[in-house]
Amino acid sequence: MTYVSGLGVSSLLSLGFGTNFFDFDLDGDLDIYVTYGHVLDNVELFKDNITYAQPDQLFGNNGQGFFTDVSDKLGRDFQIAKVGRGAAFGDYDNDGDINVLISNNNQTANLFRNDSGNHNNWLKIKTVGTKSNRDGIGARVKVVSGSLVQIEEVRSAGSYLSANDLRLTFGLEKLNKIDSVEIRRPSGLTESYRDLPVNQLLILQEGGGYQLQKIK
Ligand SMILES: [Ca+2]
Ligand SMILES: [Ca+2]
Ligand SMILES: [Ca+2]
Repeated sequence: MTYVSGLGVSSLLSLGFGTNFFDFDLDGDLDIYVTYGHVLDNVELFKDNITYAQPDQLFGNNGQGFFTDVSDKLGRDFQIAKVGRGAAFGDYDNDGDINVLISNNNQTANLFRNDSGNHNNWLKIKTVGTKSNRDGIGARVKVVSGSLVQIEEVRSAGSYLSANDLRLTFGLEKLNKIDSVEIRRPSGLTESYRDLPVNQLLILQEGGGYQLQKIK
């Protein structure tokens, strides 16, 4: 599906490490980030078109599973070629959209502040387990807002040598109300809540209801 989905040609000469599906612009579909860097530090000696340091790529999803390389719209610093390895994803500035931290081989790290989603609405969910594990890892969450239905799972593992924000982020574009949130815990307990506001952190405690928190 790599070529059919638009990812093939533009990533052919790069060597990917840290990779993630995440909704960078909070419009309700998952985009793809890949950090690149070759494994051979002398690859340029015997390949004309391949380099050791390579710039990262972000692919935007058109909502139907077709991706376009939008890297050239992300500012000058994003174009700098480095030897990328780990990619960690989390909203360090708590403004809704997900930021990206890249560790590069023998080079300074990159922390990219994301402002792509600032104009869109979102919901963040933090899961707290009581019978299941404390962080809620393994919980499956379904968020419904109008015709937009999204499902995410809480996972501790991220991509290569990295761990992500354990909070789930759901992009909602201009939708301004959540119809329902349903959570299924590893213990088997399923709970659901209706009619929730957007742009807040929803803390779901296993068997203990919910709490809303403004984090912005
Ligand atoms: Ca998106
Ligand atoms: Ca952010
Ligand atoms: Ca932002």
